[in-house]
Amino acid sequence: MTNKAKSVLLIGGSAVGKTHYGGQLLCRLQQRDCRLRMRGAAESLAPFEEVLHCLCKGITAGHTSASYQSVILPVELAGDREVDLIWPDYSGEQIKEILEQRRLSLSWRQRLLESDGWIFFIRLDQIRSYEDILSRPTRDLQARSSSAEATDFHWSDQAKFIELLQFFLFAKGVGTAMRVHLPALCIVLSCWDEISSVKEGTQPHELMKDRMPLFSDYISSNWISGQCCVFGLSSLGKRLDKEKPDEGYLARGPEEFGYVIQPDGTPSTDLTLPVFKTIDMAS
Ligand SMILES: Nc1nc2c(ncn2[C@@H]2O[C@H](COP(=O)(O)OP(=O)(O)OP(=O)(O)O)[C@@H](O)[C@H]2O)c(=O)[nH]1
Ligand SMILES: [Mg+2]
Repeated sequence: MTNKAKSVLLIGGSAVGKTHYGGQLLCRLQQRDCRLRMRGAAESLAPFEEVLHCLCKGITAGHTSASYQSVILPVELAGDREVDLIWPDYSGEQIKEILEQRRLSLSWRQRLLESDGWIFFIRLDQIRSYEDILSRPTRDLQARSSSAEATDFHWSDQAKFIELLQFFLFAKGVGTAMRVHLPALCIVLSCWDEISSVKEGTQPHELMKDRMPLFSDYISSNWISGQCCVFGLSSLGKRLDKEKPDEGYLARGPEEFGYVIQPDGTPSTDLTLPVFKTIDMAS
């Protein structure tokens, strides 16, 4: 039996659902029928107190302003493995700053060095993509390339995500001449209930390939296939209001809501699965 501290690095920009997932994850860890379970009490749940409080009232919590906080969660994995999971929460603005300034603080560098598993949150309903040769005739693109619009250039989100991963791998000293084994990578397509036109049974990696082909190709050509996976996640199960309490949440409690879509496309109410899978791949 091992009792090793596992630092899972949660990567995600603003409003991708990090804090609400953290809150729901804590609730689920108390339940017996999840793959990951608490085996003792956490010393402090301070970073998640507000979100837990709001969810019990059936409303959404606000944006995180704190710079970086983490909780140590003593958990056990199905089987006999025991792990101290270090689970963070922070303002997603930090990721934007890292990309814009191309600079890592010492503490971020330390986190990258210590982590063996990365969970990367992407919210597909907020992705910015650009027209290309497949989505728009070249005639139109040529006409626009000579216009003023061409000077107003922004990187697509896909390019930014690739840049971020390359930057993080470099800081961790991991090359890509060989496919990456560690850190294990779990991509989480968050707020799944908000993504338009998704057929039942869709495998999350297919959806990612369809909506983010460049990023998807980057992952599949740089990671060993067994060391990366894609989950869909709806931590809340539905959109919550800031003020008007949700009747279902009040009557049944937040633990009755939320689901994941597993890599093979099957849904599950066990919200601990993406973390379980990440720890498993990283072990
Ligand atoms: N529909 C839906 N909305 C969600 C879900 N998860 C989170 N949200 C909403 O998305 C918004 C952002 O969620 P947060 O958890 O605060 O996002 P964050 O990544 O912590 O954002 P920052 O604190 O700004 O970095 C909130 O309004 C949540 O109510 C979900 O599963 N479904
Ligand atoms: Mg937050």
